[in-house]
Amino acid sequence: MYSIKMRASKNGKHISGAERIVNKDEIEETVKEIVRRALTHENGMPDFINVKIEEIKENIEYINHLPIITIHCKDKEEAREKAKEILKNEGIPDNIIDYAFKIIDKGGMRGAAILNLKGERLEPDKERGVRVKNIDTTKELKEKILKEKLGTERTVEAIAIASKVIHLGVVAELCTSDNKSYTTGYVATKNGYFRITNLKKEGESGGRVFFVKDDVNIEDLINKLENKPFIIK
Ligand code: PML
Repeated sequence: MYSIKMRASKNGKHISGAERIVNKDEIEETVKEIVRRALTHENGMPDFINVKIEEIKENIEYINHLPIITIHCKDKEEAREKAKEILKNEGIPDNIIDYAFKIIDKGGMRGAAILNLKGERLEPDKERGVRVKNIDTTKELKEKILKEKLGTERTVEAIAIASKVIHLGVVAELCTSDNKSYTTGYVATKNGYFRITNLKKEGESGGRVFFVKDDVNIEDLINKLENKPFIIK
């Protein structure tokens, strides 16, 4: 299998990214699809597109996706209350949840911030964050999500990230989209991928925070988040 990664930027500012794990005979078609995506992204026309194709030599782990539950909220206040409730049920203190919302609302990070339950930020590069890489979903899962209207194209990519991080022992993930117009975000825990509508307002920035236990082996976790290949089924 081969990993294909794309990132697009303008004046050094990140616009979009995508990643797939495919068979050799799917490489060409996939490259075309993700380059098209870079060229048509609502965040703007890139002046730089990087596509990297690599053979995966490590064993790929296949895991089940988290159950997808959509919670409809009438506005941002209600949405954030719901998100807090789910995070609090996982033992995450109020002040740490507020701090996580501040981080995602500020935006501008390409990857995720990692917070322990004391509120310490553990990602080595605070500007960039940690990017979860070497993941994809099966065609069957993608089709199921879209056909059964369990979510959108964005859900397909996000469920891969969320399922991998929770599988690796992250307590919970909080996410809003860096697409200005995409207002549905999510909280992921061992109990599911909770899509929450109106988690931010249109035009606002987004981001990701992973909550981890205080005794986490952070080097090992980051290494696996970035490098261990997973296909989500
Ligand atoms: C959803 O399932 O609709 C929420 C997806 C959030 C995607 C975040 C992103 O843009 O990567």
